[in-house]
Amino acid sequence: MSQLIEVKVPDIGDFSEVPVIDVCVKVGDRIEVDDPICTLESDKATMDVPASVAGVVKEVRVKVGDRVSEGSVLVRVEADAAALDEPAAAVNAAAGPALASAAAPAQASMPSVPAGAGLIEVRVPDIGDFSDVPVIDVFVRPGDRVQVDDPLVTLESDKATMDVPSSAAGVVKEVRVKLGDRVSQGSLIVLLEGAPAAVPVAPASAGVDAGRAPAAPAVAPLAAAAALASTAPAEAQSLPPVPPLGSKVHASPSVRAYARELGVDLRKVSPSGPNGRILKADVTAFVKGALSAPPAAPVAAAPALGGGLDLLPWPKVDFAKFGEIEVKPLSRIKKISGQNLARNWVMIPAVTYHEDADITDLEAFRVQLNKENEKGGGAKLTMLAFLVKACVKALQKFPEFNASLDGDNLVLKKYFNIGFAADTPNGLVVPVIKNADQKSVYEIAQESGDLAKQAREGKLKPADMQGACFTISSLGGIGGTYFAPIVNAPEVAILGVNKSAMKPVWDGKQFVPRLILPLSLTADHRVIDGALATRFNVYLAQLLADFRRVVL
Ligand code: CAO
Repeated sequence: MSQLIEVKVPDIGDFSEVPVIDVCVKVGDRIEVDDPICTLESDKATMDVPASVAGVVKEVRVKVGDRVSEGSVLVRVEADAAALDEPAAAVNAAAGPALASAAAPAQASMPSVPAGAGLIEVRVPDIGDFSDVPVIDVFVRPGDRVQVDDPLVTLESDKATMDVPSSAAGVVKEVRVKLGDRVSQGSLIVLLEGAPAAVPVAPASAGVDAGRAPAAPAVAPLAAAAALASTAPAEAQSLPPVPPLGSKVHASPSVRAYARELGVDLRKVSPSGPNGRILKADVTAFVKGALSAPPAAPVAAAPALGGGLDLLPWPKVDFAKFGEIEVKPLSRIKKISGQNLARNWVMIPAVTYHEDADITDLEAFRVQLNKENEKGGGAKLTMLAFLVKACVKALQKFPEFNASLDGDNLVLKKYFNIGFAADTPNGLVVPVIKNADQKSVYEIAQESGDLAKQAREGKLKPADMQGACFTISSLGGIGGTYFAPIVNAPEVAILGVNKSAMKPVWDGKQFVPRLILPLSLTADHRVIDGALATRFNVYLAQLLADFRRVVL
């Protein structure tokens, strides 16, 4: 059963007759909920209109240059029953497009405010129905000079991604938000020093103004921020000089999100859109160029996007020639995690080191504690919780494992946030237990259980999946002996764990049955040599063999 659904321009605040500057779909395209349909640009804001339903585009009702207002039909989509069953689609279909995309007219209702002593406060403008929206990108730091409309931060709710542009020109004196903070309309973002620039108000008829920064909703690649996704883009490690942070880059939120997924620094991309605007095709061309470029001279840190791998094109095979097939689109999480995994696989010279830990006594202890707890109704202790605690102790002893590469520097972290891979119906995600060093095994068991449940229900927030220093990938509940997990950049190591099994172990006189846990530690060889990795593994195995050592 299928159903034709019209995707319309949502509530876009005070704007009407807004020019369409990009149409992102064509008839026959398969779209998912939140895929951008088109980009609109008024004299105050650029906004992507996302799809409120998944399906196949049957008709495109707009073209570049058309002017649209709230309620204008953009496309007609044949939504299949499965798409309508998806929770997001169901919500959007029921609530109408306005819910799928709240417009954020920049500066329309939140101009800059002088804050005394020549300081100007720039606050979050009207962002529609959204509040408590996480900050996922901060583009400026103290000392940066910004112009009117330069993007300051990106906010990402579960329905939309929007850039907040500066409503004044000046020098950034203070940045009042950081990654993961939650903001609402009116929240203070930065304090600027400088005369408030007059906010130019061009009549709508003035048409497209390239000097406007995006400030509206777009696609929400939220769920996937998740899966082994890097919180620091690959650009952090790139070498060529780039314009300073805060330089003006004209791109719609969806193009920014696309660039973030690929780890592309938009400041390096040549724009081909009207008035210097970067289009999605420009980002794709940049990636293709980077991949087909001749290998660069050896460098200290790998440049973004694989350093010009001269790879053969992906084989195109008509599989239907050989038998019946079914084409199934990858889930959003899989698409994004796939890109991250591919980058990490290609860019990190990783080696996996195996070790066996004798957990006979630890498992007996865990079982005993769980029996005692059954009466008291306390949280069930999992092997994962003990592993987290033991890993923290090992990270404290070997700080190079609790680090990230930043060019020629190693950033050593003094906090201990442990990510763990969680298998969900939509793909792999990595929730993070923050400050695990300050938590008991009980607390870690409770928290990892809660996070794993939220992961399976698709309810994790971006902040739940950010800030990990080290990741554990436990397949112990499933089986296996050993495997080679992929390092979750910008971390430098990941621990894989399989199912423990009773094995005969020689004690010097005889073979005795011991419960053995297989460990597989993958480490970035640029940071961690084999000797260090093996010392880490041996120490971790000692901790697990005699857990009393964790408190020493
Ligand atoms: N050895 C033997 N048994 C184990 C074990 C191990 N290493 N780890 C867990 N188990 C047992 C548990 O004790 C539990 O048994 P009971 O039900 O009898 O108590 C059972 O296996 C199921 O455990 P679980 O895996 O559901 O729970 P967990 O807390 O150990 O793990 C989580 C939680 C989120 C890590 C897990 O559910 C998961 O998603 N794992 C998959 C991760 C993954 O896909 N990694 C691959 C990433 S690609 O690199």
